[in-house]
Parts: sequence; C-alpha cells; structure tokens
Amino acid sequence: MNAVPRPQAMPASGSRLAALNDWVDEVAALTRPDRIHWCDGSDGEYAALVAGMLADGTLIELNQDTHPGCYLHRSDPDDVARVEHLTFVCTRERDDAGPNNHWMAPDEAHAKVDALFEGCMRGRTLYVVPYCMGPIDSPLARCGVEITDSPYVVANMRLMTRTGAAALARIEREGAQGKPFVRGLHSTGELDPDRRFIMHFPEELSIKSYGSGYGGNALLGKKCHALRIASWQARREGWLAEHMLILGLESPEGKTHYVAAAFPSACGKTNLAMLIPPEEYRRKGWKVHTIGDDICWMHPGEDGRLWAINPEAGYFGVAPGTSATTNPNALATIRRDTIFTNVALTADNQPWWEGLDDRVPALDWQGRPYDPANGPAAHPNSRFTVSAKQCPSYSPRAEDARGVPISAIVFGGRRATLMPLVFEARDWAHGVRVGASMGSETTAAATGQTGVMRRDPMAMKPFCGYHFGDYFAHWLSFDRPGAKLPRIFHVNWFRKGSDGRFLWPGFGENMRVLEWIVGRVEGRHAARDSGVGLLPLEGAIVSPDCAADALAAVTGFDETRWPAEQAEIAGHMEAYRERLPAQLG
Ligand code: OXD
Ligand code: MN
Repeated sequence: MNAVPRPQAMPASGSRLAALNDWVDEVAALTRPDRIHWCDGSDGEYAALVAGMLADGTLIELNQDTHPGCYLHRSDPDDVARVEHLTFVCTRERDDAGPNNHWMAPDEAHAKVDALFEGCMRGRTLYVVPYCMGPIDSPLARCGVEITDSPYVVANMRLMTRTGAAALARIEREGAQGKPFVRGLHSTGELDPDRRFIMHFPEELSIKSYGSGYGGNALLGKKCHALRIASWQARREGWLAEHMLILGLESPEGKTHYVAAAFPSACGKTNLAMLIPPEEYRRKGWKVHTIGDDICWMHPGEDGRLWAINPEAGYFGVAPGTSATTNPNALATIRRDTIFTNVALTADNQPWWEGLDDRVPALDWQGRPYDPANGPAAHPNSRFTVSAKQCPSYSPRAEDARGVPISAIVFGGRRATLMPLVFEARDWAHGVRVGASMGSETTAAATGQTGVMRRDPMAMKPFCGYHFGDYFAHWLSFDRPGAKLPRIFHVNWFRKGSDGRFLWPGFGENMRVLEWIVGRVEGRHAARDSGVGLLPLEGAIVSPDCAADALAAVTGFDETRWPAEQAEIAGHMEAYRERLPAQLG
C-alpha cells in the first residue's frame, strides 16, 4: 500500500512511535478520510464529540433534569447485537482456530475486508483511539489502538477503556522497547449486514471490523481485543483472559475474598457484580465490592495465587430487566453521564425498558409511538454504556496495578432443568471439566434464536480466539507444583419448576450462595458428594423468598438424569477430540 501525504488536520507529530504513524498513514491511504483526529481522551474532546453527534442526530438528548449528561443512540434496526456468524478467527493453520470459531485464511480475509475498507472513510473523520486495557500502570494491562470512523465508538471507548494521552504514552514507551500494540481497524461502512465482517488475526495482533456499529462488534477493546486476541496472547504468555465478572465479598470480620464468575452474555453478570446483600447480611456487616462485570484477566502470582484485573473501565450492560429490585446499584450508576442504545423513551424523555417500572413508554427503540403490537418497547439487547467509577459499589481495588487475588471461580449457565443451584468441583481438573461442559440457553446478546440450549464452555464460546481443545489444556496447565489455585464452583440461578416459574429468587438472594462459596473456601461449610459435584448440606442455604419444596428441588440433584447429561457432554467434547486433553476425554 502506498503512503499518502497526511491530511492537513492531522497534528504534525501524530505519535512519537513511527510504527503507529506508519499504520495510520497506511489506513488513511486505504480508507481516504477527509480528516484525521488523534484522540486525547479529554473532557473537551468528549464534549465536542457529543455536540457533533447531537447536531447530526446520532445522539438524542435525554431529560437533563432527571438524567444529566445522558444521551440515546438508536442504531440501525439490523445492527443490534454481536454477529457470531460473521466473526472470524484468521490463523495460518485452520486447526489453530478450532471448530469453535469460524475460520478464514489470513490472506483471503485481509483481501475480502480491505476491499470493503477501500475508500470507506471518504467524507468522514478517521479517529485514532489509543487505549489501555487495565490500570494504566499495571504490568498485567495491555494496550491497543482503534482506528474508527464512528464518533459513537470513540465516545463509548472513552467510557469503556482508559483512552487518550496516558495510553498513548504507554504505547510509545512499550513500542520503543519493541513491544507491539493491538491494531484494531473499524468502520461502520454502510451498516449493510451483507457487507459486514469481524475479523481477528491473532498472529498479527490485529482486528478488522467492518459494517457494524454495535458495541461487541465495534468497541474493539472489548470482545475482539480483551477476549479473542487476549486469550491467544494469554495462552502464549501463561495467563487467562476470561468472560468473567470480578467481585469482592467482604465479611463482617473485614476479610475480603475476590470471586471471578463466568456466565454467558445477558445471564446476569452485571447484576451479580453489583449485588446488594439482603438486609440481614448488611446488618451483620457483609459488603459486595465491584471490580468488573464482564472480563477478567488472571495471572499466576509469585505467591502461587491467581491475580486478576478487570481490563475494562466501564460497563456496557443490558438494560431490560434492570430495576430498583434487580440491580439498584446499576440504576444509580446510570443516572448521569451515560450513553443509552436502543432503549425506549417516556413522554418526558427519560430512558425506559421492560422491567424498569410500570410507566408506559411513549416511543419505542426505533422512535415509533409505542405500540405493543410492534414487540417490546426497548430492544431486548438495548444497552447502557457508563464509567465503572459511577457505580456505588465500585471498588478502588479495580485500579490496583497488582490486581486482586482470586479465591473462587464460579461457572454458571441458564439451565431450566437438572443443574442445581450450586455445587463445588472436587478439584481443579474437575472444575475445568465442569467449565468445559457448561451449557446455557441463548439470549438476545447475539443475533439468532433465543432460548436454545447450547454448550458454552467457560462462557467463552463466542470469544475464545483459539481451539477449545488447546484452551482446556491451557486451563489444566495451571495446576502445577506451588500453585494455590482458586476453588471452582458452578451455579444455576435459572432452574424452573414444573409450572415454568423460576425456583430460586435470584438477585440479592444470590448472596446466600456466595456466602456458602466463601464458607467452603474458608473451610466453614461441609458438603456432600454427588454425581455432579459437592452439594450444600440440607439447610446450609435457605431464603425467605424460596419455599421449602422449591428449595429442596433447586439445591438437589437428580442422579437419574445424570447419565443422559454426561452422554450429551461427551458428544460435545467429541468436536474437540483432536486436541482434547486426556483428562477431559
Ligand atoms: C457483552 C456480551 O456485551 O457478552 O458483554 O455480549
Ligand atoms: Mn459479555
């Protein structure tokens, strides 16, 4: 590709890192923007971006009396979720991507997507967004640069990551030492689902995303970098990049255990991460501290424990179902300085979604007068983007460069039947098997049918950047001399009775399960063995909102149905047979 002279508006210097300047030049030569803007991440820059988007209708101002600094974005109705069928991992060897990913040869993928990028930024501004995933001074953090033509993406990246001058300084410092940054190129293109690709090149540490403005496809620091590319890097460097929330559970004695929990998209990670304990627990002094709600990077420390950071700086949470009952902390968080996407509006211009309260919305997510005949008022995958620091339960330890030590890992899915409320794995290898065989019913976070049961190992099915067989082996490899690994648990908040209703109340009541988990870690609770794993003793977990028969059903395990489940799990593992570690075979 020939370098073009830099357009006038570009600051003469760009960056001190030649590799970065050269890449920006190369991309500009391909995409032909009218202007180039290097983002500094400042308040003034954010205000200018918002003003521009209000002027051209990309954002709509919400009621500034009730929601200061809040805006609504309505996306293209065909661009509302992640597109797993258009997401590719492009490794030289097909088998390295594994049967869990769509694969394309790197040359073919570059050619295909570059043809779409050709001239696509004519009339637009090319934004250069340097970002850092993780605390800016953390050795566990990793940097990237996203080039995008979407001011909405720039504004969201500023809330979701540490962008701007400090990130650029780290990229330049590391670049001088020969350490690469992840290169992410994004254009909204024409928002045509037939001209849309989300391509990952883990061997090149690069991403090319075309034709979507939706968060998971377009905010490249999130799923593309912090999970797909990072999982690949993590395997090579001996750490784990996981689809997990991180919370701190502080006991009345003032001891805090950190718990990392993996659930598939839209299965309540944000709610659990921000849980407010029931009154009786609060009175005794229990507290929950939020470190992260979606992604966790865990590194083995010198003490043998796994130390975790949240690479993100904000939440991109699912709005529907968020309410004063289900997640009061989230509601408090999004009261100001929040970008809402595809929610409905009340008559006085406040954001609204199903489950929020009993008001009747005026406009639906597409801006049409609300008519129940058109379906839900808010899109089921409507979202809020907000800085994590606004959360009342936000923990300052989220900024700790060392991370936090993890005491327990929790896996969980949406299972109407069989899987009990909670059980513990017998050991690390059993825990890896439990995670690898996780199942869950699909949700609106990705396009496609919802409510269909699929295996979603470690909640990473859409996000693992390499062969699941290698991934399971990588997990197993952490069990080595000197390791002080977290205990592994499995939970299911979604078990239903024969009447189709949830058996367990969930939300704040999940505190009772968390307390059992830390009780196990501390050796305070006994357990009984069963086919599936170690179950709580009768009476160890009770809830005033769960009747005795429901409690017995939800905490118990039907051994008669275990062989059928095991046979199904064996069928699922078969897909990875070529690289499946013997311990899981
Ligand atoms: C998300 C997802 O947006 O998992 O976090 O889809
Ligand atoms: Mn997620």
